[in-house]
Amino acid sequence: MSELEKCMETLIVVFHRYAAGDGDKATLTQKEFKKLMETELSGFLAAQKNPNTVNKMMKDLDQNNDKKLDFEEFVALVVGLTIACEATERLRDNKGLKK
Ligand SMILES: [Ca+2]
Repeated sequence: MSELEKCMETLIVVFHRYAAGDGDKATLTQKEFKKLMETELSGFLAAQKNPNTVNKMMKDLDQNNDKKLDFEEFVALVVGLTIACEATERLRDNKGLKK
């Protein structure tokens, strides 16, 4: 598999791992989403000042308002964060600063 293909597979595997907590691996409940964020994106969470961040993100991502996140809704988060990371990296590079 190529790097990008591995990346795509990892996204699916991680999503299903956390979504399967309640036996339904097609969607993340609020509790499952919290666990995923605390485990997989702990650095991002630690940088947030608002203790309510996970709840707010869940609300923002839940496009169909069923109080669960399906894969499509979850991937929007990953895409959003990846875009932010890329922009930060580019900014850093433009300033000629080392990582
Ligand atoms: Ca939903």
